[in-house]
Amino acid sequence: MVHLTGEEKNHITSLWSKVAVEQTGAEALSRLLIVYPWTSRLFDHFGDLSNAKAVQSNAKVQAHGAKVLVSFGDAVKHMDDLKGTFAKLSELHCDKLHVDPENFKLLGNIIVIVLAEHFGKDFNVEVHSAFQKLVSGVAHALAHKYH
Ligand code: HEG
Repeated sequence: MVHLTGEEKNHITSLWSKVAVEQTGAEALSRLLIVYPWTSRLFDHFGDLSNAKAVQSNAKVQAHGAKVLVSFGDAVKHMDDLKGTFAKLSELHCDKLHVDPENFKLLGNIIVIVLAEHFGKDFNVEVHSAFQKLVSGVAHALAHKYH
């Protein structure tokens, strides 16, 4: 469980309003597949993911990354109910997609890295720590229905 203070919530909503969600999602998913190549097994129906260039130019990766981060945006709207917000997706990732929940943590950390690069100095220590809490909360919520 994560508890976000009012100030942390403000940092998150304020930064999120400036995030290019689809582009950031595409970038984050590409990096996941490049840095942790075994995760590409889950996307073997996406075509060529055999090297960094192939991953970065794969339209399906970009579209799916965009979809994932748009969905992550629901966390920003429902910071007090992450478990409820992601309950259905947690079931889907467990029962149908068979995604190892460890991957939610890996992706969360990559999202933080991509945001830090995009925002530079604006991604200061307070903003960083608020976001780190949010991505942990989302990873926890997505793992919640696993059995
Ligand atoms: Mg998942 C599908 C959200 C992390 C693997 N993911 C989806 C879908 C959403 C979503 C909204 C579409 C669901 C549908 O079709 O109804 N995913 C989502 C979020 C996060 C996440 C919010 C974390 C922030 N997903 C994630 C990770 C992996 C993964 C880390 C694996 C490394 N997702 C995955 C796969 C699919 C989805 C394999 C199906 C893709 C497809 O075949 O189109």
